Amino acid sequence: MKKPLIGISAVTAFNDRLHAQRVTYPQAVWAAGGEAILLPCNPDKSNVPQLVSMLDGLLVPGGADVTPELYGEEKMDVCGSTFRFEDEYDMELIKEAVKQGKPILAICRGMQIMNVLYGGTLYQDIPTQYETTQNHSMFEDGAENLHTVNLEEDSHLARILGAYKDVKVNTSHHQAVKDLAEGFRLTGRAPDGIPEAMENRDGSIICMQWHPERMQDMEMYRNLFIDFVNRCNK
Ligand SMILES: [Mn+2]
Repeated sequence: MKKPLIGISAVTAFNDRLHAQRVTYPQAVWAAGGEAILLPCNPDKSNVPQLVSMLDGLLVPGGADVTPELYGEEKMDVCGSTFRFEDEYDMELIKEAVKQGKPILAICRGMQIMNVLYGGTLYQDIPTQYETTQNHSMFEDGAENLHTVNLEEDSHLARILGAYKDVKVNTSHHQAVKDLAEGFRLTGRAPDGIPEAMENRDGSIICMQWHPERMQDMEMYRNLFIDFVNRCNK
């Protein structure tokens, strides 16, 4: 049987000489019965429709900060490195996947770029712009680097995970959704109020601020990828 092909967009590194992504994304897709293909950021976006037509689904993964000019703000000193052509490539992939009716799973920066694409804004740096005692930007995974998220009970994400209260998540982000984009529902927040999940009405776009692909020891996060790959299989 043909396996659903999931496109995963790359991040650039080494002054744009390397386009790559963490192996945990394809690993989670493979484990869920899908096939994965990495999409290098082509500055020429004219071929994106053909590229997306070859995919069954799109995974928009983690990466660099989103260019603040794209949501109408000047870049603050506390904002990290940004790569505008990478942002624009991701946005083009998303727009085309939506147009062609392909399911999208957006993780971390993926949720942020989704929000910006559809008119939302971001906190450029949580510690600077948001009153909280929670450290959201713990890079290493581990039992101590978790917080909880409360999901909307009737959200697609809660249904897929089979849980909504005090859901365990890892946390390696210093930016987050500020004003929510139109057409989306905020479906999860950390205890300090930071937005951690959003989705569109029919659930064809599921976004989360944490990294479920790095928590595949938990059944609910394996189920998340199985659900995504299955929805791409049509
Ligand atoms: Mn967090």
